[in-house]
Amino acid sequence: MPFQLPDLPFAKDALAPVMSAETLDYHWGKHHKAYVNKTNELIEADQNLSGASLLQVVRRSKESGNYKLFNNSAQLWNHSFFWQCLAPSKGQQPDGKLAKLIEDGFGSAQALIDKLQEEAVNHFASGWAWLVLDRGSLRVTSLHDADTPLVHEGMVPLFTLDVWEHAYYIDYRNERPRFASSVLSNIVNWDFVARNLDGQGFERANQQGAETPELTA
Ligand code: MN3
Repeated sequence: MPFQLPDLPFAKDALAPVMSAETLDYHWGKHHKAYVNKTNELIEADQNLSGASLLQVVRRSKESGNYKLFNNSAQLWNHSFFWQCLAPSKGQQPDGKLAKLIEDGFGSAQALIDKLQEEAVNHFASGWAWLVLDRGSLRVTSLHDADTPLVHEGMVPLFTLDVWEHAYYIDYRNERPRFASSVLSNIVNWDFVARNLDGQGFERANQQGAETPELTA
């Protein structure tokens, strides 16, 4: 089976009004799906990637300079990770080990949210704001376009926020700051962020690739 569009981990209307079902129809149902389809199409042309996992496809396409495949497969992975970072608003807060790391690194959960907000708003053009684990400490940063922690040292992914315009234009028009603060204050899945402290965040948005049938002459 080729790479699939992963199911959303929540009902499509469960994040409203912070993120509407219509936004998810487009962002997940069309944009994310297009990255899945394009990745599968590009892999079919490359027998060397037969059976490779999504993580392997992202890393190998980067190494070999196949930027078309890198951009599409990295976006497939980034979005698969992003949806898991969100959860319906229930007043969730970081706790346990994560809360301790946040306190050590930023002073308070609100200070971390402010830092993520600043990173998301000031990131020029398309990209992603990230909370990563870097040698045992939390760090906020951002990456451009499809770029992803998968191909960077010292970036164990914990949380991400998509700041491409397609992420907010339906619900917030051009107002990225209002989108970012609304998401960060209400629908962060802190349980998922905390789980990723085990370093396995890469695997949580991974998929196994399909074996391409042997070509017979
Ligand atoms: Mn997106």
